[in-house]
Amino acid sequence: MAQTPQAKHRKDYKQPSHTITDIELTFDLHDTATTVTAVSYVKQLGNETTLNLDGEGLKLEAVKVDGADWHEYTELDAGLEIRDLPAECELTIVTLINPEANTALEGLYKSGGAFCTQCEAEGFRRITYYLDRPDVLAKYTTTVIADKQQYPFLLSNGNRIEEGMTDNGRHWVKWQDPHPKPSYLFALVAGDFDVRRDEYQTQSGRKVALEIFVDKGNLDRANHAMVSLINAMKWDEERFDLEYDLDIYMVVAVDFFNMGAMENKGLNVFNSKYVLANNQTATDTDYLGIESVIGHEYFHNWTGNRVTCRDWFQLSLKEGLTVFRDQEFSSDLGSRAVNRINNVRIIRGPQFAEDASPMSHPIRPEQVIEMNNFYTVTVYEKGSEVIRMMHTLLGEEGFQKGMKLYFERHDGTAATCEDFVSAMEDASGIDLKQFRLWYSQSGTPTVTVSSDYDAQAKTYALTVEQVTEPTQDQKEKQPLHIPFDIELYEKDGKVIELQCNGKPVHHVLDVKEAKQTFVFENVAEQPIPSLLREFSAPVKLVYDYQDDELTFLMVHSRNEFARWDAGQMLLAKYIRSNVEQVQNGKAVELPEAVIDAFRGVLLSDELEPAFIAEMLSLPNHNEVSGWYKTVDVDAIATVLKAIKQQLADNLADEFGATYHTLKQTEYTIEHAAIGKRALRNVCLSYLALTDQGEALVKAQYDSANNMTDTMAAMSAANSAQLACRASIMEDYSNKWKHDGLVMDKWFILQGTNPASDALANIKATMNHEAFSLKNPNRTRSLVGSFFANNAVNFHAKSGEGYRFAGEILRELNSSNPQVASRLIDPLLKFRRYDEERQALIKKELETLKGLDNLANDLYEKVTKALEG
Ligand code: B3K
Ligand code: ZN
Repeated sequence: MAQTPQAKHRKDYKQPSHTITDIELTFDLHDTATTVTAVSYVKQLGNETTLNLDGEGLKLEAVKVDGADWHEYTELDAGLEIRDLPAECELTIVTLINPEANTALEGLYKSGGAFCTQCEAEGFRRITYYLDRPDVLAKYTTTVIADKQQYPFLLSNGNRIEEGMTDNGRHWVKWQDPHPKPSYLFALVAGDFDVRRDEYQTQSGRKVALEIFVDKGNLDRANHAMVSLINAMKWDEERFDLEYDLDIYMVVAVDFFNMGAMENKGLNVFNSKYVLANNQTATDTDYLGIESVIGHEYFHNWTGNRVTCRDWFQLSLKEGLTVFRDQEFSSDLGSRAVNRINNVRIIRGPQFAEDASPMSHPIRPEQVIEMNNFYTVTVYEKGSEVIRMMHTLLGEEGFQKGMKLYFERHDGTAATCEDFVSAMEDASGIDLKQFRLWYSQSGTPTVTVSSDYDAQAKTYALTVEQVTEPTQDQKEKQPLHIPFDIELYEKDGKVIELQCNGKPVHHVLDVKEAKQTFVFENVAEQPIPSLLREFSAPVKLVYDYQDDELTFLMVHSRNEFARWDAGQMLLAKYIRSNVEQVQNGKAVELPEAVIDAFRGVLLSDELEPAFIAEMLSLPNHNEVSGWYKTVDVDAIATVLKAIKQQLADNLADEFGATYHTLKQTEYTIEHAAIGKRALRNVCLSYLALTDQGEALVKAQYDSANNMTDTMAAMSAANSAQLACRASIMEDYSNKWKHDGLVMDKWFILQGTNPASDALANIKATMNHEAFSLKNPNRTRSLVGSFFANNAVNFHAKSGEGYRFAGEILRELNSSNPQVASRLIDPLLKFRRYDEERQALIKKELETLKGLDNLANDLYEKVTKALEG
């Protein structure tokens, strides 16, 4: 590579030398040569008269100051230096860009037949030279010019204020956004779409036009997104007292998109995966995903857009908070317990894994080479857990007071994480001094608890110790302020009131020291503790539970999450002990009592089906791998498979009965209906392992009237490697080969195929007419799922999985580095495998490192991994 990329550090933040108060943009759109004219009103802020603008891959056509040609400038590697500027001036810059050649999908590019943009984090600099940083907030006026027939819809942020025709059948539309915003929130879309329209009246009476733009012919798949948007707008008024602030809200679904969606002011651009759904094409999980992402982007209008980030190190200010808000939205609308379970699975799986990887970083990173590498589960999901802990400490009322103060202080500005915590602290009077460490300390704390009951004194002591192991980015760790939610039970299930020093105490303990003992009084008998209820902090809990305590909590805990967690701890115990058994050449064993506990859950008529489905779902290979310093890929796979088989064999009758009872004739997406399908399909996944499997799976595939049941059958056939797998897969492909988005489900099954010849099939599947390595969704589905979720085949001792990964990553490094950088993660943890595998993976990383066009995205990860 030409120059070694340099990291930027949080501590080096400096105010900009200039600001831009207003910008008028004109786009003359052509596939390979689009002219961008940017007229900015520039103001000098200090003494510096030189303005350094960011820019990448631009052809500069003209520079003018106050209307006259300006020659005092130099084009740099990644920018433009303009010298001797007056303190205030009108700066005109004309650049030429090639949207069609833009395969990185950052800046202005073509997705299918449409033009669209993606500017976060630093994509605006691929459109024009600009102060491309989030603390420069300007008012945008944007004129878009394009061929009218090919691009009847010309969209940008804000309100449409004028339109007209030019020559040669071209037309133009002018948009004005009254809210000052940073460049990363700019958006432009031009194309031909079908539009789903609706209207929303805000609590103060503002009428908002809602428009969802989808590819022609997809109108019957836009309804759920619209319903979700209206629900989100209403929810944010009710729960957060926040309402929308423009007269129009647009969502555009595009097929080529690097991530889920983007919250551009008034004009969200979405990966079509998070918009398009009907019962024939989308699963229940897809429906819930749409609700959550539509909500997330909408909630950003306040937490992200109205108050934005001062610099990119503060990303969690908007992302952690907005994830917290979208999780609350989904929990208020659906099942709180199921949502919590799924969010906790993400923390315990991918987030803990990231902490243990060479890419470990705090939720507010200290140094960054490529910002796009920091849109991580740590910044997002752990960031949300940190907000959730503040919510736990302050309570809903205190938290909402904090939110009000935060908006009072920072609306219309670019703020920091510190600003947010201060607002929470000032509004509630609760001391968050030590709590702030969650922003700067990386890694997963382990909380080890021991208990001691004194029958004579009737006291119960819980000793809590916290340790955070060093991480690659940070060796020294300090004790954190951990809200530790507990409950104590008597044997008959009665809850024991917590008392210390003669007074009742709250069930959320403030753990602040490395080692701390809490003594509870008036405890009449040896209690059973329920610890870290609701997963009140993102930590690993260690407590030496006996099996009967866990089976007790599975039934008696008053909190559904705690019941599920007890079941998971019980499973974890036997997964661990069986991994050892297998390593010693012994068979996998599951005690009768454990099987009985799960039988009890399955037959319970007091638990919701959706919740039972979660109780019966084993942790996946990745989550279990995270428990070990050195991962025994094959032993873990063997154990997970055998435990599932034993549960299937022992509970076959109960699974069968539940499966048949839960049959529904009509498809609805009511939460209760979703829950029943979830449980029924979990039953099917077990039944697939019994001798009824072939018949049941085939029958469900043939008779399904919705995609959830179709996919459940196909997925069961895939995991259990049933004989009907091939014919089902062929049938599906024949039916859907014209529709990439629907084919993604099929590509994922090919990617996660447990068969030993999976890789050969994946390579062949890359020639499938619906597949293209240019499309991020296709790539992630087929190739990404193989890297991340097919442990046994990806880590095959032959090294063929790693070699394949190397080839793909080298290709994507040139075409789309952001996608490459997401896919590489499983390789970064190479030190966690045996020496042979380590050497094989390392070789691929070294080859990547040697590329002369290695993108910053991969450079940052590869070098960290090799250094580690
Ligand atoms: N803010 C965008 C993510 C941008 C990612 C840039 N690589 C979506 C979201 O979090 O809502
Ligand atoms: Zn977001």
